[in-house]
Amino acid sequence: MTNYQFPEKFWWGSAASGPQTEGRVAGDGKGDNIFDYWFAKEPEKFFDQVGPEKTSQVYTKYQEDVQLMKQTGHNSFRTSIQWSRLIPDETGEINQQAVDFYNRYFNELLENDIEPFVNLYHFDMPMYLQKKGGWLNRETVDAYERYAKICFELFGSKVKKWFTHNEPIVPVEAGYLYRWHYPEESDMKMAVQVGYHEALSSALAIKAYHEQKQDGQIGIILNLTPSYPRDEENSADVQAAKIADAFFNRSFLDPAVKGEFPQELIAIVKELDILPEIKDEDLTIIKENTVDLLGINYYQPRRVKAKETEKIRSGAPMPEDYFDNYKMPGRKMNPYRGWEIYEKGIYDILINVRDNYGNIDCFISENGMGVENEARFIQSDGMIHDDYRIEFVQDHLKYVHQAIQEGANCLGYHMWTCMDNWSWTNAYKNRYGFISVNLEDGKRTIKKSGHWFKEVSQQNGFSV
Ligand code: BGP
Repeated sequence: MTNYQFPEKFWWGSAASGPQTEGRVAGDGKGDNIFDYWFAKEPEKFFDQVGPEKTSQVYTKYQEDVQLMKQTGHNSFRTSIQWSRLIPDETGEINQQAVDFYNRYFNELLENDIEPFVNLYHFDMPMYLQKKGGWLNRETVDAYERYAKICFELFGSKVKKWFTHNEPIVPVEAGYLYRWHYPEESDMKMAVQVGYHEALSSALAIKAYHEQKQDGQIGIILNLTPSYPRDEENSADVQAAKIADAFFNRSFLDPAVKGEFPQELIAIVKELDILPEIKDEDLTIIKENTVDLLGINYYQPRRVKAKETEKIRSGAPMPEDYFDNYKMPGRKMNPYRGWEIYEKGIYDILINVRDNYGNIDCFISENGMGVENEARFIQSDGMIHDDYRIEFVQDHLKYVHQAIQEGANCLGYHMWTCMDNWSWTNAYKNRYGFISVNLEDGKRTIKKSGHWFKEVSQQNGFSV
């Protein structure tokens, strides 16, 4: 038997987001964001036509949910403030009901010894800003800076861990390259501008937080997908993996932690003549306002090979002009989500952060496994026996443990997610939670993994 013991005060918990959990209640004063708008317009784009208003209704059930968090061993929990709830329309006025809700929610967590980690932006652009271009428009950066300042002023006395963005590459990829999310564009020039504005907005929020002399930490949450070349010995494959890494990881990791964009990416953007619009002081702001803390979301690796066909430049440029994705034979898959499961990736990321990013304070801010039709695993005790999830978490935690042993500065592990929640266009297709949610009546039931996680948290580790 090996004992995997974690450092004292390790953060055990889970992550969720406002738009995926809160739901909407008539008269709550929330404005539309891009998902509310898109669902109303094209519900057929969402699995089973389930929209964002039908989420797990944390807005009204948060007290019950905080008790469930306790019962599943949480000492910390991340959610996000919905910008479109706090500042619902273009007048910029603050919705007092939103202020009251977030105060009640955060207080409830604190009273139950669960530290709230709060993120400001989780893909949920308010519609009044999207109508003017969203992240394409510099005005959105200004509006976000104001929103961030308001959040720190309102909730800074109780929230001591802040995050400027969750996975800022996703709005770039999903909204402006691959058409997975609204506004379903595919245009690299737009993608570059969107990403640039997000990175700048993050630095501006960090600047504001520090200027307010708040006494917590502020960071960013990035989904890091380590890029592995098909063949380590093949220099063209290695080079292709390096470019993919620059596009999808270092594009945000470098400015967030080092205050500068990767040279490889700058060279490509210059060559394509799609540099974003930059104001004089911007790069100094990015340089001087880096994160205190890094959240790492890890789900899957990226496997890459050198391009097998010549770059075709007749079409619009895409990241895939520089590499081909590689399907490694024999890879282990989560068939429901279509993502490869590669546990060692989490270790490789932590070691990379240790060696190349100053071993900054970091934690695993998301990791998890979405599975379809979990009802088939209900046993006579009425509980979902999700042994596969326990195995998944355990196998990843072993590598987190190893990285910590080797000096990585990883302070916690948050699972995606606490209770089954709404997964964007996949809606409730795949379930991720420690706690199941019955969509008919909202009933919550702790899964086997939730009980297991409580023991891990209590023992600050596990033995296998
Ligand atoms: C991350 C997001 C989450 C969550 C999770 C699971 O990328 O931060 O919001 O949704 O992935 O992915 P999905 O919901 O697409 O299955």
